[in-house]
Amino acid sequence: MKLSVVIPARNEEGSIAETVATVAARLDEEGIDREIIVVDDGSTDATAETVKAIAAQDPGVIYLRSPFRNGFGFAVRAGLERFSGDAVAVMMADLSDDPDDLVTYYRILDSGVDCAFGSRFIKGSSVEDYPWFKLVINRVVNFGIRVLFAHGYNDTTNAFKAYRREVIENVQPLLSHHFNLTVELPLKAIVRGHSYEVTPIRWRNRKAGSSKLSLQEMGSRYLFIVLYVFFEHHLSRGDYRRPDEGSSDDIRN
Ligand SMILES: Nc1nc2c(ncn2[C@@H]2O[C@H](COP(=O)(O)OP(=O)(O)O)[C@@H](O)[C@H]2O)c(=O)[nH]1
Ligand SMILES: [Mg+2]
Repeated sequence: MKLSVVIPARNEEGSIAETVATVAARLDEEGIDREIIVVDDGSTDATAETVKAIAAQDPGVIYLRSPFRNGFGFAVRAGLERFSGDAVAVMMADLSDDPDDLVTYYRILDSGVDCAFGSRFIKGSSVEDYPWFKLVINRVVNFGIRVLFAHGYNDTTNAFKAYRREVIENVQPLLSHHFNLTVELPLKAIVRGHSYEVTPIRWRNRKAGSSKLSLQEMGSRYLFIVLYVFFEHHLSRGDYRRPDEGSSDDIRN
């Protein structure tokens, strides 16, 4: 099974080289067939040159300039349209996510589960240096999502997750332009009938560069996509569920 890793990166010159190097080294060590796609859109620092230089040395690393408008969601979607693996992981460029956890994700997917979801808030996980205000908002939002969907998973909002290729096909069309894509993917995967396994992961705050997530700009967009998936789940009579599950499309008249 080949794994693609999609890394959106905007102005990450301080960490992108190390991110790509550590991910590549860890996957190669495990003998995992891999491709790393760094998706840039409008970086004004040395991110593009840095990644192009790495890609010139390593055919398993791809520099992708997003063909869409700028934004986190569009950048990830550009990577999801381009990847060639049997599975894909979305990972951050700021060294917050741990390559060891990527290997764990790979093993989960390889065992036949559709999605591998990490949690930073269960036994065995670790979180370093999370800004306290963001952490409070994070816990409240994840609690709300958990109440709405009753899925028992407490870290829906974290982008670092992995999916088998069929899942990415079944969650189309994707609607989110921004960071709200991080909840659209797992929630749609779940309500459309895909299996998932939750595993503890490590997360640490970035040491270089600056955070691009503005809670103020994202609040209503998160609410929009959460409610969208919630209503799809409860009102669409299973029309969007994975095809082999026997949806109402099978009914002929
Ligand atoms: N291509 C691209 N990547 C982005 C954009 N916004 C954020 N990112 C990347 O998405 C990841 C998460 O962003 P980050 O600022 O660390 O968010 P935070 O950890 O929630 O504060 C990082 O790898 C960023 O470089 C964007 O507009 N375009
Ligand atoms: Mg970050």
